[in-house]
Amino acid sequence: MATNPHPIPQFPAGFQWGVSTSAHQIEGAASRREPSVWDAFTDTPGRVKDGSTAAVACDHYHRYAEDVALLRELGVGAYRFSVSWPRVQSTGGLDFYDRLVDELCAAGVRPVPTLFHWDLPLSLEEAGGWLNRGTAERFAEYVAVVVERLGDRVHQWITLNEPAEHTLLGHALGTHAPGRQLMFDALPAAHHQLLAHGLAVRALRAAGVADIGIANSHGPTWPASEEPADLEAAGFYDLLLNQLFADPLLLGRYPEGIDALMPGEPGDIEADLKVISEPVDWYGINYYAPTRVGAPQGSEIEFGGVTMPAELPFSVREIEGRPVTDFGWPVVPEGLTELLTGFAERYGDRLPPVVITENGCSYEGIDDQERIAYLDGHIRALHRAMEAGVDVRGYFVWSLLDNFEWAEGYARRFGLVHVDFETLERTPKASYGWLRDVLRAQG
Ligand code: GBH
Repeated sequence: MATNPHPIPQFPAGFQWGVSTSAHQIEGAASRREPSVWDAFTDTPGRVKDGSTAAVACDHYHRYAEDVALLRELGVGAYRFSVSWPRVQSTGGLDFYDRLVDELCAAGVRPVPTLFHWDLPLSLEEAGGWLNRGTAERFAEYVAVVVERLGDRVHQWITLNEPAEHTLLGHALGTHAPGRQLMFDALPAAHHQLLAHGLAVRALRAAGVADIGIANSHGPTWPASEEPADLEAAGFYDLLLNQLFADPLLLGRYPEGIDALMPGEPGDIEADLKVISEPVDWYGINYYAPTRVGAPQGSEIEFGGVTMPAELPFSVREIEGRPVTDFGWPVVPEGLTELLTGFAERYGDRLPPVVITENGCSYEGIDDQERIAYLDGHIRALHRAMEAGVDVRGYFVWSLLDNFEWAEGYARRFGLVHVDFETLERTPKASYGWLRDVLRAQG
């Protein structure tokens, strides 16, 4: 896969360029916070492929100044990180984010915190976690505490990261923490996360915040064939990954057939949807790849690091004829154009400006030409969607650093900066220098 020799087209002035990370994946300093569901999960043998934990990770908690210097050198305008709820619960936990935000502001990098990126405090999990409606209320209380402390310097906020993946992997299939295997009984966890999002929007508004978004995981669903059984299965997958998480926010309703699976009486759901559809200022999308989906094949399948049980009403298939990343995910830049134009079509003027809150790939090595080709292709695909009329305001690369890649442990490297997990030494990769040059050319 060769990188396009032509320069990347010019993006509008004010377009937000950034990189993303999350607390549990980089911070370490596990003894300086309450335990989270991910600590319990990684302590259970067999859950994380290389048996590793995030107790130290990139040790960003102690090395944040070095990492902010890397951001400044890279020339990004914004940094998306996440606030660890279990850290905020422990004495002095907010002091860390206070220091980080100060450091970012001094470096001229805009802080864009995500308030929940999968690391639920274990104490809340023990009270039912996201299956318990009360967790949504606890979340809004925590959000109020965080914005009270950081709101004088932080103006742009993200409520949740990928409730879709947290529901699917964490609660339906159990390959991520908290490791529940509830299949379709996991849907209340989706509802309560969405409710938590809406309540958080209200808490942030009450604190005077005017720049709020969410980071939802989306991708086009490609049917395996035009056969009715494949089309039906693909339609259902699309509903679960895309519509289930975008419709309630943007249209104030669940897709048909799903509302019946949600907790509570229909009247309660209606009232919750009013909260969930509180207007956001922009809609964040994490994009990695499209998914090929067909009718169920009656057997378990391994896909993209996940085992899909046989009883699902669909099966995920391979996308052929494409380069794949180390993770096995296909590289399909035009899927991003297709996703964005499809969103603009489906949601029309209900769709606020869009920000790509994550896009990236896992490859080994410091001379990471494949990552350059991936990013180059996706940035051009994004520009094409904008030319087609989609209002996109920002693009964040996942990720600044190689980090703890959840159930894969340290085996997958998504960073622009290489991390040696023995010495914790940071080494900028070729893609880091490439992105710095792209950003300079953008002005
Ligand atoms: C994100 O999740 C997370 O927010 C982040 O924490 C994580 O580190 C990062 O991505 C990298 O994994 O059909 O085989 O092409 C991404 C969730 C689930 C997106 C699988 C891509 C497609 C796999 N992903 N999906 S495949």
